[in-house]
Amino acid sequence: MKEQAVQAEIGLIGLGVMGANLTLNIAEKGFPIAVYNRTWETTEKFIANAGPLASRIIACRSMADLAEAIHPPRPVIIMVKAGDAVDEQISGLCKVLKPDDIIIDAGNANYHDTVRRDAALAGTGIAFIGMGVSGGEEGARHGPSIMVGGLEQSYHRVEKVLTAIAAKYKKQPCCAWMGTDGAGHFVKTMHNGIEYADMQMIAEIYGLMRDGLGMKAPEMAKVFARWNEGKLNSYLIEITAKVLATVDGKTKKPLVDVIVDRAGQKGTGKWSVIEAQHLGIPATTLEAAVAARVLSSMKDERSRAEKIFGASRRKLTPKSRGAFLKQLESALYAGKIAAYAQGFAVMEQASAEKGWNLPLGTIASIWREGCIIRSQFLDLITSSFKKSRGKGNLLMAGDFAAMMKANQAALRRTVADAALNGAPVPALSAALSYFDSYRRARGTANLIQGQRDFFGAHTFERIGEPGSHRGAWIS
Ligand code: NBP
Repeated sequence: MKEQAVQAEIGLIGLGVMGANLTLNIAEKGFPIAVYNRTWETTEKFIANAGPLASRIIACRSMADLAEAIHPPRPVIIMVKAGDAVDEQISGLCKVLKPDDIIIDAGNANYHDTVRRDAALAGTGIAFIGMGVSGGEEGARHGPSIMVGGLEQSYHRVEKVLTAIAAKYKKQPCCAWMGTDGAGHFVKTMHNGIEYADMQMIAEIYGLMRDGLGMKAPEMAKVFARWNEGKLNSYLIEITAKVLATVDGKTKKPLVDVIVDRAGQKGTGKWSVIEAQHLGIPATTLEAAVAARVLSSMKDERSRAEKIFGASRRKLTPKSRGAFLKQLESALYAGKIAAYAQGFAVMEQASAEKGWNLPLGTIASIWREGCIIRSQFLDLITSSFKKSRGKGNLLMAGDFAAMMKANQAALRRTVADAALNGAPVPALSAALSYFDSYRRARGTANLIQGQRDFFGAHTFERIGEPGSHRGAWIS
């Protein structure tokens, strides 16, 4: 370790994309920071490129050096690949840290792991925080959205640094305490599930423009840029316009046209829908988005299927293209309402079952800046939750009920147009079906109960008669 005049206020392990940028952010906000990375060359390179901020960064060759470089009680952020690597760092840190120090896992952990790690550290005197960080590389460098889980007093001990580095929405830091143990990582998981749904619905609308209307990427870029000025204003719509407008240096074609249509995933979207299923909350739009990524990865199989069935490429021929694009804009908005209603409903249920008391209004408010799903829409959710205290499905909240009423017809027409055109819109149609099922007082599960009773003697409830009943079914 280099001789340093200052002692660090905080430490960080893992100088990958996120860790390196988070370190620069922390140093820039005036906090001396000690860093350690498994591969020393990465640390050297990082320091060499840190510019004037290097004077606030202490490069350490070992965890012992790291612990020594930080002023006790020491907070240490772990920002490495989620999974076993985190357990390895924790066990290494436990050898060099002392009671009252705090380990902060800021990667995308599965919240079950966070709960396990929190329990394992209880009794050691070392506190544990599981912290969701959203905003990618840019967010980490200039202000992410931060969702903190752990004991509230542990959060308050690192609040100063975290609120300083977090994104700001109208001067309010996008950082808050979510609840104990896994709450922060759970909320981050649901953030990512909603992000999957948002991205998938945008991609479906892009598909209708490209294959249905035959629009070219630069033309679509202009439409998305215009939408970004309106009710759909959001980071994802903004970058969609930029992605569509970018030209490939090699081929001079729109870059999006030379990208293979196979989307990757790292697991958080999948976890969000697994948790929704465990909690018994329908999150069909999120599920459709995850499944769509899986189907996208089956490129060879899809190519073989197209040879057998053909790809329906019937053009959409709206009377007015302008009016049709307005319909798509509203459809996307209605789909977004349904997706967020699902995501927040999952968090409301998790909060009740796990005793987290998740602050749903605060969650919406800290997603207004810094994170990937930041949008004007989240400001509306924040205001709505202020009135309802985050209780009840977003679809039923006054403003959102009115918005859904105003936009649902566009969603319906778009899903119908897509179906007739043979264009897949799994997330948009899941959103529509969710809405139609949710707003129907008499559904069709009476028949399912009849079938269940017929084959399995599961009994059913009778309208107007309490208790469980059996049917005298004909054979
Ligand atoms: P990177 O792949 O850029 O960096 C990974 C870091 O983990 C490197 O410092 C690497 O050290 C270290 N590491 C690995 Br890999 N295995 C290790 C091990 N067994 N022991 C010690 N260190 C190990 O990842 P990243 O994109 O910075 O992501 C870090 C975390 O942040 C992940 O949990 C990710 O899901 C989460 N996250 C990422 C984003 C994003 O947009 N990228 C956004 C939000 C959250 P090395 O230099 O020795 O290989």
